[in-house]
This record gives sequence, structure tokens and C-alpha cells, in this order.
Amino acid sequence: MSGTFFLTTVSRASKVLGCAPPLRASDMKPEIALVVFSLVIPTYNESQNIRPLIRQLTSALENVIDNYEIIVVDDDSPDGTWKIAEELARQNSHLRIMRRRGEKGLATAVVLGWKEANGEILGVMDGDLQHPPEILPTLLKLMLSTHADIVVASRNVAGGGVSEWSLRRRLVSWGAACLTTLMLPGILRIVRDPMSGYFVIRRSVIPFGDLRPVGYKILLEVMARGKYDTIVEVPYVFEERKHGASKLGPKQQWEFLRHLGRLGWETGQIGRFFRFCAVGGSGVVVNVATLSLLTEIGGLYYLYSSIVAVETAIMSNFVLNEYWTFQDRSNQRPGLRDRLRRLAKFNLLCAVGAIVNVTVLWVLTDLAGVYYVASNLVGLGAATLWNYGLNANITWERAITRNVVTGEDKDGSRWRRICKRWPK
Ligand SMILES: Nc1nc2c(ncn2[C@@H]2O[C@H](COP(=O)(O)OP(=O)(O)O)[C@@H](O)[C@H]2O)c(=O)[nH]1
Ligand SMILES: [Mg+2]
Repeated sequence: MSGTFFLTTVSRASKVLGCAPPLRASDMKPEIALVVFSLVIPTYNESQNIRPLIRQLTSALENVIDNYEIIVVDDDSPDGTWKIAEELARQNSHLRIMRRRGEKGLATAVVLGWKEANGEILGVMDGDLQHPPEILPTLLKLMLSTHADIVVASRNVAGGGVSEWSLRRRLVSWGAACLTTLMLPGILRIVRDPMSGYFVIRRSVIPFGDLRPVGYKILLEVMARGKYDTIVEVPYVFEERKHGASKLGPKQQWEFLRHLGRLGWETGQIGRFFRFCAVGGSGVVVNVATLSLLTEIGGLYYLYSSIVAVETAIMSNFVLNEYWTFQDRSNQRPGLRDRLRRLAKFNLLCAVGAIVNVTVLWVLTDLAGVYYVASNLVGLGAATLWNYGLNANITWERAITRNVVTGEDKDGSRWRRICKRWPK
């Protein structure tokens, strides 16, 4: 590394940290002295947004950091976004443009930009001004001051949100979050906004060889496959688009489902779901066997036998789930008290699951006129998803330590960050 490069990174790092006395190279930890930041902006038809975005970004970063680069990865936009960006790059030495031809896709554009980047800290944000550039310095400062691996700009922590979303859009977003937590249980415990497209990350987190994203949700890919143990979330409000149009359509939504399916499969979570279903199937056998044994041989009134049979099946399901389906999670908290607590939660959630089953059966049969056997199958499916989704996220939740900190920026605006750390 050249001497000049070293000096500029040191002075930039001292600004990032916001320390009062200037830092000398000897004061710096090597980790901080080497930091360089690369921000990737994927663009497609953002000709009206790219100029104000680069202007706002440059002014947000100029007093904070010297040694940074902004890499615009444009997929040969028909509206000439790349041409405008190239013009800007002639006057702005921080700006680099990559014009990709013959391939499209947000997440793959981001990975391409990161591969070409020089920074030890990598970032991504949208090119349409929906992500406020002014919070970028906060993301960087927090990464250094908390030693976080990932700092996410989040819509779902206190102080964050979306500006003017319709009920339909909110419902779609909520549905996507539910599906995500079914396919990747525990992810919402680690980060409240795993769909965020605005975050910074240490290069060491990303397993470049293993990243195979499809579609939009690059953070999901990084979180499912990366190596990290501390994440910080900073609230922000997702602004409305002023120019151009969203590229999120049915194709991207389908890609999201494909992406989730692939991540669920490759991280073993779909296998876990199948184990849960197999245990549920074994519970039916235990239930029927207990019912007939108690009624036929024990001579018990069949309704009393049925109550014992249901509870016996729940207990046997619990033991199998505890020692097989969720063994990795129960090993994190193996004490007797924790096991009993999980048993109580499992019992309660399964009881509500039975109510879900009966309600769906009743609604479909009585109100929609569906044949009751078919309604019952749908009810069983709904109860299985309920039981799995809630038990995987609550009963056998991932053990992490959470640290919620509330702070105040220099300008008086309040922000809240959540640091989470969990055993490696
Ligand atoms: N390079 C590249 N950028 C894309 C592509 N699709 C979307 N983008 C960019 O990704 C960012 C977010 O896309 P947008 O359509 O606004 O998504 P939304 O905010 O979820 O509606 C914007 O900067 C887009 O220009 C693509 O196929 N290739
Ligand atoms: Mg957008």
C-alpha cells in the first residue's frame, strides 16, 4: 500500500469516527486505518434521479470520509442513465460507472459492483432517492463505533417507516415478511427489515464464491450465507419516488419466491419443515393408537380417551421436535427449565393451531359451501403452517443477545439502534 493512500485513509477514518482530537496513525487500530468505503448503486432507467442523488451523496460524505468510491452499475438503461453517470464521473473522481450489457437484475448488479470494489467496507443503496443519502454517515459511524459487521437502514425499528404506502402495498410487504420468516425462521429476530436494500457491510462477511442471488433481496442472500455476529439497525423512512417508475413487477415477485425457496433449501430450513411434518404425521398415529387402546382395552369413555390421546400426541411430538427437528436450537438452551418452558409454549401454540384448523373447516364448509373433507384438508394445511411458523420462531427461537440503544444525533434528531450478537 502506498504511503499517500495510508495517510488519506487515516485522516478519513478519524473523520468517520467523529473524534474531537485528530488521530495519529499510531493511535489507529490497523483495522480502522485500512478502511476504504465502496458504495454500489444499481440503476435501471434512473436518468432523472442520478444527478441529484450523486450531488446529495457527495455532500453527505464530503465532511465524513475522504477515501470512498461510488460505483454505479447500470444495466444499459434505454434512458441513458449510464451516459449521464459517465458525464458526472468526468467531474467527480469518486465516481465509477459499470455499464452491463446483456444481463439484468438488481442483486446480480450489486454483487458485480462489490466484486469490482476496492473498499473494506461495502455498501448498497437504490438509485432513485427513496433511500435518504443523509443517513449514510450514521451507518458508517455506527459500523466503526460498534464494530458491527452489518449496519442496516431499517424501516421496521422505532423511528423508521414508509411514507405513503397504500394498504395493498403494505399487505404485500407484510405477506412477504411472513413468508420469509416461514422459510428462514429466526431471521426477523436478527434483523427487523431483512428486505432492506440500503446497508453497509464488512467485506469479510460476504462469501463471494457462494453468493447466488436472484431478484431484488440481496440482504437476505448475505444474511443467509454470510459470516457475521453483530448487526445494527438504524431507522429511516422510505421516501416516495418522485421521478421514474418502480421496476418491481410480477417477474421480480416470482424471483423473490424462487430466491426464498432456494435459500430455504440450501440452508436446510425446508428440510426442517419436512421433519416437522413427519413428526406431525407420527402424532396422528400416536393419537389413534392411544384413543383405541384406552377406549377398547381400557374401557374409558371415548371423549375422555380422546383428551388423553391429544395430549399424548402433543408430548410425543414435542420430544421428537426437541431432539430431532430443532435439535440445534434446543442445544443452545438445554436446561430443564428451558425445556419445560418450550413444552408449555408448544402446547399452547398447538392448541391455537387446532382452533385455526376448526375455524378454516367451518368457514369453508358453512360459509363457502366447500365439501367438508376438502375444507378439512385446507384447515390441516393452515394449522401445519401456523404450528411450524410460530413454533420455529417462538418456541425454538434462535438464541441471540439483543442490545437496544437509543441515541441522539448532533442535529438533535433521535435515532435508535439495535445491536444483536449471538453465539458463533
Ligand atoms: N442494474 C440494475 N438496477 C436495477 C434493476 N432493477 C431495478 N434496479 C435499480 O434498483 C433500485 C431499486 O429498484 P426499484 O424499481 O425502485 O424498486 P422498489 O423501490 O422496490 O420499487 C433502483 O435504483 C433501480 O434503478 C436491474 O435490473 N438492474
Ligand atoms: Mg425504488
